[in-house]
Amino acid sequence: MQLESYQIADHNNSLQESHQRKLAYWTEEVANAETIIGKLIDFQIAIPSWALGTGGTRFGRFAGGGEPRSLEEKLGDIGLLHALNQSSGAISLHIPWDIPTDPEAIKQLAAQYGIRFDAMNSNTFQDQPGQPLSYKFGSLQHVDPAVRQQAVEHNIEVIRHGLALGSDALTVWLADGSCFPGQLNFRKAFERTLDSLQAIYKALPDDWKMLVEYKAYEPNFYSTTIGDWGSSFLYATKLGPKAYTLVDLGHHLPNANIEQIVAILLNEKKLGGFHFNDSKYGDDDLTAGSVKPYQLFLIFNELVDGLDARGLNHATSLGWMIDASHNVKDPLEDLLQSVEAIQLAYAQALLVDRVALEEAREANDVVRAQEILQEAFRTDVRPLVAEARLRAGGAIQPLALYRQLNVRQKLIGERGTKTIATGL
Ligand SMILES: [Mn+2]
Repeated sequence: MQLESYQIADHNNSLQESHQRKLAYWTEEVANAETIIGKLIDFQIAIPSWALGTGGTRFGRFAGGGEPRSLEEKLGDIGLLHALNQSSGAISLHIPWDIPTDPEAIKQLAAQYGIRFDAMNSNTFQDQPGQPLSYKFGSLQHVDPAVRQQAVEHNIEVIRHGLALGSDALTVWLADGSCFPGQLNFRKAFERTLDSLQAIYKALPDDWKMLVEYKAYEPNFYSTTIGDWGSSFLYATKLGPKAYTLVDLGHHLPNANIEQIVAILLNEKKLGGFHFNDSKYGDDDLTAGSVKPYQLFLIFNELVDGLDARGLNHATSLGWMIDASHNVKDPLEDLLQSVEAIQLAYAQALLVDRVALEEAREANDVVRAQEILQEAFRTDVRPLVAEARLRAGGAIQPLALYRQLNVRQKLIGERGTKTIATGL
């Protein structure tokens, strides 16, 4: 299904009066409101192709119906999101789940929805039908050079698919590691992984980035070969200037200070991209901002500070992507919530009085420094985010309109109740 522009216009008209009332405070009281709105309009968050179907846990999966059955339908779903919020104008594809059979046609379809192709994701964490060698004991780290070669070739194939679509980044996330003490020679696993990554890096086009994602544990539960930002930073540094670290918010040990990690990586010019989600315990892949919105704000505070310090463009310098999985929610509703939470945290970070914050720090005024951050975090920036959407042609309240139009029911009508999207 496709949204008609009159549907969005009707919705916006019905909310216009109350929206303008809430916005008035900003236009009258806040000096940089226009700048913030402009930055929000530019800021796009890529949607992963695997987040459009219902996510499962290792205990089961409860499909919600109307899931996209093909890459074309996945693009259609992101087209719906983008029409509603005008902030989801990119898709991150996963190979082999989403191999485009006709790249030109797929590119054209994406362009119709205003969607570009963000980072491509390879998959050597599961075996595919017909695959000669198994990744049971790792891929790029495997003791058998033939398995490593197979995994390297897969990554190069992913680059080729990305080139055909106009992508310019490859994200490598490895499940490689070990489940039991003694299983793995850590040093050799690290070196073998580096060799394999170097082979992939050699095939990377000059204007591409390689994003090395780390994860503390799972599916391997004793060690992960790229287990933390330090390991990823080491690989990215050894590989060269096109390699960067990718931070997935759920891939840390509990209570890790992610904002500090982000600040250092950005300063070292090695932060390449983000996977947003939220968690209470582990890699829960919950809706961004649903559990720890203050952490999300603190991360954005460092991002804005670090990007500005280096004179970088907020919207284009890093890869911004959601990486979440939805077991009990309608995936599209969940994605609307995640995008909104990310925009709110970003807008709040833009509000921080950085001059005053630095003065407080220089004066060791701990209380004042905390007050400055919390002042921004406790400000209701929803009217600003809504105004950015409105000006970009989106809906003032995307989720409300999604429900009002019965989008999910219509998708079920088109696609059926038993459809299952490719993915985990
Ligand atoms: Mn991720």
